Amino acid sequence: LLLENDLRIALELRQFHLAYQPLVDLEGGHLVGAEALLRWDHPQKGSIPPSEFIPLSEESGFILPLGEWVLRTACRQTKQWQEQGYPPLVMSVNLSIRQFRQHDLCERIEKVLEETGLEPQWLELEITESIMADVAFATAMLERLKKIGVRISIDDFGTGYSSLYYLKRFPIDKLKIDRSFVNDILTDRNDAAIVSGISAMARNLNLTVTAEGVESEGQVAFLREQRCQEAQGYFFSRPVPPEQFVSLFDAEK
Ligand code: G
Ligand code: G
Ligand code: MN
Ligand code: NA
Repeated sequence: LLLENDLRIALELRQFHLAYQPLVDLEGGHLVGAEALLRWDHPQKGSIPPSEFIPLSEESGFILPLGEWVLRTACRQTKQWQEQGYPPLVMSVNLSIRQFRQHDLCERIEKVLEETGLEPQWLELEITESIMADVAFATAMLERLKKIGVRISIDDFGTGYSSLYYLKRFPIDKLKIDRSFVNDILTDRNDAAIVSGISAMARNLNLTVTAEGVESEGQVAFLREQRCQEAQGYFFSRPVPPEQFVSLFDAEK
């Protein structure tokens, strides 16, 4: 049984790490971004997946300090790669709804950017459709975030609140098509239609679109045909520790 106190101790003992998964531009085939994903290496229990500790973190409110640690660590890493001379990439960080609802979220983000020296255009916040439940609050918060200069993406697009209303109302930059739609694009005509439809819609709305969960060459070819801009998934790389991520930069040279 996991308790909130275990999470606090884990953070103090530096048992959390970030893994980074590349986002690839499908036309040119080059690295354009990374998604930061939390990992917990427990000395006795081994690796504990986010599905086991993110829900508890959200219920207990621990996601606030934990999420801020993720943000700071990811921004610092991005800046460090820039300083090492690697081509700049956009770092995506998952933002829980609890974080999104903090009234001082913008101040916290600005502080992290200032501390780490990362320019805002290199930070992308991944939010889910669940934030749309409160349209007035979400609109105001997204506009404040855009003023800072960070990017906003909708994660797991298509699985949530699913109102197209916000696509034209909200200042968002990117849709990330949930991997449940991408899995069977080669065999399921409905999934293929959904993915090509979202890609076309995103293009016409001037939004970037990323297909998640891309695992095969065939899926890549299909997505290219649909002029889907970006992809992410095991085909390119699993989420990896930073030491391993730099070899993806090096492979490009
Ligand atoms: O990396 P993995 O596929 O195991 O992630 C499982 C889930 O945990 C995903 O839905 C992902 O968005 C979530 N997750 C991973 N890292 C973070 C994080 O830093 N913050 C939040 N809020 N969720 C995360
Ligand atoms: O909900 P979110 O999109 O943040 O979740 C990202 C999760 O998806 C990560 O936990 C990551 O490990 C997982 N993931 C990334 N690429 C693939 C893939 O190609 N296949 C599968 N099954 N999962 C993936
Ligand atoms: Mn995500
Ligand atoms: Na997703």
